[in-house]
Amino acid sequence: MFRKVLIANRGEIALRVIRACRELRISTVAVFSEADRESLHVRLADESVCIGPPPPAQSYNYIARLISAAEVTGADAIHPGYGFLSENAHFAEVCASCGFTFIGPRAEMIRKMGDKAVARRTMMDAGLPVVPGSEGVLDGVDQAVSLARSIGYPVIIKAAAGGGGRGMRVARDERSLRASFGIAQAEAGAAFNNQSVYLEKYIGRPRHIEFQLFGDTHGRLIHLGERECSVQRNHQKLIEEAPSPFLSPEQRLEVGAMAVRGAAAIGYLNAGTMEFLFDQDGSFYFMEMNTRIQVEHPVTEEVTGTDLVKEQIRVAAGEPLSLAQEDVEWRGHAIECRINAEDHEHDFRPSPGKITYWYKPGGPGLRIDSHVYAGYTVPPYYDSMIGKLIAHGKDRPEALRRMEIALDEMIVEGIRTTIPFHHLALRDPRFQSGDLDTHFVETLLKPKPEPAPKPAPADGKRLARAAKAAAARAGGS
Ligand code: MV4
Repeated sequence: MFRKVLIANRGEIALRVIRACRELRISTVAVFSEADRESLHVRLADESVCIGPPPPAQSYNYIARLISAAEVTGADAIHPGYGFLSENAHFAEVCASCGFTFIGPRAEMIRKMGDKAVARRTMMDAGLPVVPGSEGVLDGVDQAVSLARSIGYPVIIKAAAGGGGRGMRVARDERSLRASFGIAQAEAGAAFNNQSVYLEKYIGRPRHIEFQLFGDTHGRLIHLGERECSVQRNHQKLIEEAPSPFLSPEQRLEVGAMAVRGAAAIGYLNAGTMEFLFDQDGSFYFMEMNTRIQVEHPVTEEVTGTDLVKEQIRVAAGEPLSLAQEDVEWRGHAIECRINAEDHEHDFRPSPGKITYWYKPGGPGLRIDSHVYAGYTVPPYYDSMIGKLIAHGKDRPEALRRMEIALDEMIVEGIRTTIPFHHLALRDPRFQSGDLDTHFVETLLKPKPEPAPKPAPADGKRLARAAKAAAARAGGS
């Protein structure tokens, strides 16, 4: 087992990794930018190293500085968390060549799944269902048009180097496909330095359901069930739950086995997530694979009783996974609400600043993963997530009720947060019944159409009736 792990990240995930290391009696090194001096991960780690000014390019994404920090502190492994360099194959290679174990999959697996067209092709070859579309990247607009003719419109053009919803364009007919194609290539080139695009049939109002996978170096590869992630906005998830209210136990085993088969095709190691789109009629399709621990991993931990971050560390150190597929059991239901420093009434604009008061809820079945405290200033440079509330219960109604109570109890002053948004979402009848799709947030927040203005009363009788109705409204219930 490792003696010392450097955490190449900040925020709640840095704390999460520190806690896992402490359980395993591994000492920890925090790295921080000048904007994060007061962050809890710096205080809770055994050692800390400042790696540069606030912009990520000069700190958390600066590979040479991270490697230097690992060298001077004598770390033997590096945990990348999520975001930043977590899915950067080059970083994984540099770690290995400098003698540090990268806590994650091998560089070639990150690279393969990072090219979404290659990932699609690989999973198609492994027998997973993929949305009808191109075999690989497209040669030109004419190929796209002839393909679209055979599969039918609407279609979606995606950047091979994109993922997570970045670099996508929908075309509803040939004219818009011809117009979009060049733009999509140019955008992909500008954003990812890679013009390659591929094409798929467009699925309207899908559900986003992802499976947690885990592989070790002893040939064991398992799944830990799914997470429902349809409640998202601009590809940022806001609420996640496990299990999905949409899947039957039989479907869970079927899709889980598929996900394992796909991951086995690339000899997958460590934690990974396979994302599927589910159609309204229950058909499902492989979308992409994320080669990192994800923000929403706690809902899986709560329902399976596992510690995925400890497993990541153990497996990276060459130890076998602590459970086999037949040991995985699902208990109850878990929901996660992301608390972001954002104002949902103004298009979720960021609301950084000083937290003047902070009260954390508690009680049975409640977990809070957060790095903030009263007096902490949320810096404007990074992701706006300040914490995650995770409620677990014997079933979905109990988990939901526990979450509602926690959101009610929680007090954050000084900044705007997504707590009021979560109240709104959880009270929605569609959420309550589990009737979710990727358009949920949009339709939840869309201003209700104004009722048609009432015609002006034309006579005294009508006036009297209106006055009576108004009085009844004012007095009633
Ligand atoms: C799609 C799609 C419809 N049809 N692909 C967005 C994230 C990326 N992983 C895949 N995404 C989508 N791919 C086809 N063929 C719709 C989306 C999509 C979406 C997917 C999951 C969650 C939210 C989404 C929001 C908009 C679009």
